[in-house]
Amino acid sequence: MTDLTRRRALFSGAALLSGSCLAALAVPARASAEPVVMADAPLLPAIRLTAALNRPYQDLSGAWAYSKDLYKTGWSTLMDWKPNRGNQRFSDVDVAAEEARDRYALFEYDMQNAPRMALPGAWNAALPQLRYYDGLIWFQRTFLVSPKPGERVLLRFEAVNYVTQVFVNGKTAGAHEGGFTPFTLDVTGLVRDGVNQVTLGVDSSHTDQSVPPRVTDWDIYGGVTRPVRLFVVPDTFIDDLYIRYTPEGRILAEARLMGPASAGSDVTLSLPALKLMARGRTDETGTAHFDLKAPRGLKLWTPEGPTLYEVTVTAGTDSLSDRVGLRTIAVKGHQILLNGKPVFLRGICLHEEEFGSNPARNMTEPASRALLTEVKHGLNGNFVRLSHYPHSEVTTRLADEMGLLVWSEIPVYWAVAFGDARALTTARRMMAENILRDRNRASIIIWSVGNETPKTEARNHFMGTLADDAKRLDPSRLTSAALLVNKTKVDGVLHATIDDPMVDKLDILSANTYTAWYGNDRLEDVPAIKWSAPVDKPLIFSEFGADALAGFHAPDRRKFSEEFQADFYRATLANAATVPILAGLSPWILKDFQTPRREHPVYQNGWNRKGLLSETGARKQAFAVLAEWYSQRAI
Ligand code: GCB
Repeated sequence: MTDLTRRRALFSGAALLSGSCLAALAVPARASAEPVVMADAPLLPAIRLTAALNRPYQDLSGAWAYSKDLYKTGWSTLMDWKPNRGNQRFSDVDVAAEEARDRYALFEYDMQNAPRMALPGAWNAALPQLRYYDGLIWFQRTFLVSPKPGERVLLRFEAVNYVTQVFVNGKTAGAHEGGFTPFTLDVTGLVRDGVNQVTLGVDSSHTDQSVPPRVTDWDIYGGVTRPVRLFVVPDTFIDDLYIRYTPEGRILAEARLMGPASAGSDVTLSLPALKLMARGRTDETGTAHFDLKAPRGLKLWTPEGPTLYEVTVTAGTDSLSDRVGLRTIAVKGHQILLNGKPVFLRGICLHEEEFGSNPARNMTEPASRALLTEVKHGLNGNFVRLSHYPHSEVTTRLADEMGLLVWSEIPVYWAVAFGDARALTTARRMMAENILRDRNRASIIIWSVGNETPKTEARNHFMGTLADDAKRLDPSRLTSAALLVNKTKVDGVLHATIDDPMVDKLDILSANTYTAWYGNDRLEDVPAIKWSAPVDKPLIFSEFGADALAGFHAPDRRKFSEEFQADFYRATLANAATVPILAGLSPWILKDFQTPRREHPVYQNGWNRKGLLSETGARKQAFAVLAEWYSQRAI
C-alpha cells in the first residue's frame, strides 16, 4: 500500500479533530498514529474563540525544539508497524534520563537535546538545509499553567501548514488540516499544574485531495507560520461575536457562549462611543441576539474614513472586546455599492510574504504594514486581494485600521479534487474557519471560493456549496471567484467573456486575464479587447500581470524587462478604461514572491517576478503607471 493510498484509507476511516469533547479526539486504535480528520466531523469548529487576540494570553512564540522526520517514523505508516517507542517524539519522557537509567534503552530522537527553531516562521527560511524540506517535522516546548477549578485551558494555533497533530504531555489533544486558518483545542483535561509539554507533528506535504493540492505557484512554507497562544478562560466563556450594520440603519449582533452555563445566561453588549448598551439572554444554543437602532452620529467605515468602534460583550465572569467598523456592501447591476454609493476597487493582489530576500511568511504587524502602506499610499489603492488563502488576522485587522477593502479567499486553486467528498469537507471547514475568524472585519467585502478552476459539474457543485456556506455564515458580504476568460478573435479584434456557469451563483464576476503575457496575442491588440458578461453583475479584473526583473532594462522592451511590464500595464489599463461594467482591478501582484515553478536562471531563480516591487521593495516602472492611473480614478 503506498503512502497515498494508506492516507486515503485512513482519511475515510476513523478519527479526530477540534473540540471541547476530548473523548472524540482520541486517536483510534490502529497501527499508525498519523492524524486523520474525519470526513463527517463537524464543518464548524467546535471552538471559535473569536477576537482571541483581544484576550489575555500566554504567547508560545520563541524557541521550540525540532526534529525532522521525513519518513514519518513517529507516525509509522509503513507495513502497519506501530510507531516505535524510540521514535515517538511526542512522548512525555526524559530521553537522556532513560538512557542513563537503562543501558538497553533505545531512542532515535531526544527532543530535550534537539536543536531549536524560532517560531512562528516557516522552517524553509530557518536553515539553508531546510530550504526545500517538504514533509514532517516535530516541534516541542514546555509551558507553565496553573488553572483554577472552573477554568478552561485552550491552545490556539493561528496557522500551521499543512496537517498538524497536537500532543500535550504525551497525549493526543487534536489534529487539524489546512495551512491558513486558526484552530483551538481544549486541553483542560490534559494539563497538569506547573510545567507542561506540548508537541506538534507538522506535515507540510500536500496530496491530490488536499486544499490546495500538490501544485501551486507559491512556496512550501511548512510549519508554524503564525503564533501559538495559550488561553485560560472561565468554564463558560464568550466563544463568538458577530456584529454587522444593515442598510436599514440597524446594528445586529449575536454573542455565543460556550460551556455548561451557556443557555439562559445574561449577556450585555455595549458600544460606549455610540452610547449604546443592551442586555440579552442566551437561548438553548447559547446565543444572545441584539438588534439596535444606530444613533445619528454613527460614522460609517470607509477607506477614506476607517472609523472603528469599541464593542464589549460581558457574560458571567467573561468579557470580550473588539474594534469594529460599521458599513454596508451590496451590488446593484454592475456597480459595487459601499454604504449605498458606487465604489471602484483600486486594488492589487498580495501573497502572504514579507519583504526581504529570505521570507518566512511571518506576518508581523510591521511586515504587514510595510506591504499595505505601499498599496494605500504608494499606489493610491483602496483594495487588496489577499490571494490565494486566508492571510494573517494581523493583516485583516490592519486593513480595517488603515482603510483598505479586502477580498478574502480560500485555496481552492487549480486542480483541486473537485469530485472528492473529503476535499470538499476540507474546503468547507476552511471556509468556515476563515469566515468565523474575520466576519467582524469591516474591510472584508468579498469571500472568494476559488481561483482558476475547470468548468466541470463537479467543480460547480464544489464551489457552489462553498458560496452557499459563505452566505449562510455571513449574509452581509459578497461572493466571488477568480474565473478564467474565454477569448476569441473576430475581424482582428479580441473578444473576452466569462462564460462560466458559476456566474449565476456569485455576486461579482472576476476575470484573470494575462493577454500578451501568456498566449500568442500582442500588446497592440490589448487596448481594444471587447469585454462582455453573460449577466448584469460587476466585473473585476482579479489578475493581470507580467514578469519583470527589477533593474533589467531593455531597449527592445522585451519580456522580463521593466519596460515590457510597464507597457503591459499601460495596454491593460487602457483597455480597462473602455469596460463599462468594470468595478475594480487587482493586478498580479504587489511584490515578487518565491515559487519553485519559476526557474529562469537569468530573471527568476525561484521568484515569480510579476511584482510591481522587487522582493526587497524596489519599485519597478509599472508601479508608477498603476499609481498614476489609480490617482486619476480616486478623484
Ligand atoms: C495566475 C494565478 C497565480 C499565478 C499567476 C502567474 O493566474 O492565479 O497564482 O501566480 O497566474 O504568475 O502566472
